[in-house]
Order: sequence, then structure tokens, then C-alpha cells
Amino acid sequence: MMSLSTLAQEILAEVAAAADEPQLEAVRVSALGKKGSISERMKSLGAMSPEERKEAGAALNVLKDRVAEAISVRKTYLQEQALEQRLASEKIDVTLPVRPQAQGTVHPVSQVWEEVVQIFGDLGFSVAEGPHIEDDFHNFTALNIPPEHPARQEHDTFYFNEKPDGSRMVLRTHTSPVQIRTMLSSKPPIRIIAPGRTYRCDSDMTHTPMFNQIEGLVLDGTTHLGNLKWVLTEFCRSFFEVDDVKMRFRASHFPFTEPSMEVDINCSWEGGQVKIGQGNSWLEILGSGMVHPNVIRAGGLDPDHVQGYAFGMGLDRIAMLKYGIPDLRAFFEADLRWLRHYGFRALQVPTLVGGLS
Ligand code: 2NM
Repeated sequence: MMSLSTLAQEILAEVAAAADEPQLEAVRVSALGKKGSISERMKSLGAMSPEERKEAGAALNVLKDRVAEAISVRKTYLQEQALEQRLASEKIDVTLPVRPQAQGTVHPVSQVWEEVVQIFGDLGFSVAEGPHIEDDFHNFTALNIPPEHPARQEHDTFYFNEKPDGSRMVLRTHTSPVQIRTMLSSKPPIRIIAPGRTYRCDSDMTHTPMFNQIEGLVLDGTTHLGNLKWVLTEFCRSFFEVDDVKMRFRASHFPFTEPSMEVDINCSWEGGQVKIGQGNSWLEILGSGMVHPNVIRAGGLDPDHVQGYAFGMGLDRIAMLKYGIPDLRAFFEADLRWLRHYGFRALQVPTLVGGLS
């Protein structure tokens, strides 16, 4: 029979050589199992004298403990190794798309928003934004719409609950308060557009309670009506992608501009489809005018030295016209089939040189 120390060396070498948990378990069974090498030696203790048994039994118990400890240490090591391997082989990049093919598209409103920002950016305008919840001053009074002015009824305003002082905040009914805030916080020359969500309590075929507007404001010492006409004509040429666009500037009235003009663009109706830039019908797309002296004053500026123009249009409406979308309400229904039909490919950013649409 081999010596106990040789047996110990053999078993410990097998433990160290076990490459995975099943192999280690086999080593354990062959040493400590019922018929294992150590267990077999335990059985031989019975035939020994009490002195021999005491010494050999103690030595076997020490060996048994050493082997059990070595197996436990090896087991922990193998488990950690296995985990490391799994972590390395099963790692995933959570920034990758969930689906192999992109399913969504860019909403026409987002697309047109980017197009409009591109065009006006090229004409020297920067983008301004402001709060959607406004106070009465920025949404109405500063825009030459004092309390009791009939224009307040036309706005179908969403009001918040009264504050202790009796005033009520509103959901902005146009993006004009952004222009007021810009006047109050910066000095002319001012050349901005304010695209964004606006809210009116109105809902039918052609109105939704939330809609998108884009307004513009130019203020300096010299800007005049001719500049307004040129900028809006350039905008329409670029946006509708027609070189020779006919426009009509019709006298109108807004509280915040004087004089005021509504702008029509020439179009045709063939087979129920509207085509921009041809035919002999007219479509209203814009409101505009020279900023009213009262508005300039409310913006903290002196109308004797500062002048300029402003305009506003419905972003959703010009998106419908350009891309032949018949129903405004579909814009806000989040219908994937509709989006796949009318949406735009992601990452295809509109540029003036690369093409808008
Ligand atoms: C329109 C039509 C005409 C407009 C006026 C201003 C401001 F703040 F400068 F006075 N912002 N936008 C304006 C003028 C808006 O929308 C149909």
C-alpha cells in the first residue's frame, strides 16, 4: 500500500488538475466517496491495535480535511472561472438597436420643423424657445391684446386655476410670447424664429387642441416691409421647392402688427390633390406684418428707434400641404402604419445643398 503522504500528493494533484466541476466531483468521489481511497483506508482502522488506530485515524482525518478544503477552494475557483467566461462570451452592447431593422420613421412634423429651421438658418435666423405655460402678460397684454380685447375670445385659451392674487396662467395660444421674452432679454438687432407647440381649446377636421407654430421676428433700426416680403418669398421658394412661386400679400389685421398682411401662395387643385406653385387658385399660409409700436414698447424697446417685422404660420398645416397629408388629426394618433407611409428615413437630415425632402 502506498504511503499516506504519496496518497495525499496524488489526490491533491488530481484536485489541482480537475478542469471543471464534473471532473472535480469525480475526484471527490474517488477520494472521499463511500468507496473512495480515503474511505477505504478508514475501514482498515478496525483491524489495528488501539495505539496504531489512534495515530493512523488522526492522520487520516487530517488528510480528509486537507482534501475537502482543497476541493472546496478548487470548486470556488472553477465557479469564478466559469462565470468570467460566461460574462466574456455573453456580453451584450445595450446601445445596439433592439430589432435588427429600424421600424420607426421621422414624423412629418419633425421633418418639416428641421426643414424650416434649415431655411431660416440660412437666411440668418437663430432659433428661440420659451415656456409652454405662460402668464397673461407674455401671451396677451404685451402683444397689444389688453384684457377685454375681442381677440382673447378667438384664442380659445386653456386656463389654469386662479392663483391667490386672482391671476391665471395659460397654455400659450401662439409662440409670440417667445418673441416678447427675446425682446426683454436681448438688444437689437434681433433675428429669430420660434417654432413650438401651441394650445387652443378647439377640435375638428382641421383643428387639434395642440398644434405647432412657427413665428419669426426681425428688429433693428431699418428693416422694412420690403425685407419682409423678400424673406417670406425666399422661404416659400425653398420650402415648397419651386423656383418661380407666385405670392399674394393681402391687407389684414392682427393686434400685434401694423400694417398686417396675410400671405397666399399660388396653387392648383387637380384630382382633389393640391399642387403648390402652379394653377390659378390661392392658399393662405402665413400671417405677417410690421411689429406694432405698443409691442416693441412692451418688449422694453423704443419704437422711435427700433422697427421690424414678424410673421407666423402653422407648422402642421404647411407639412400637410407639402406632403399631401389629408387629415390633420392623424398627426397625433401615433399610428405606425400611417408613420411608415408619411414618415421620413431617420438620420436623413434635410439640408439646403443635399435636398430638403
Ligand atoms: C402672426 C401674424 C403676424 C407675430 C407678432 C409677433 C411679435 F411678438 F413680434 F409681436 N410674433 N409673431 C405675428 C404677426 C404672428 O401669426 C399669424
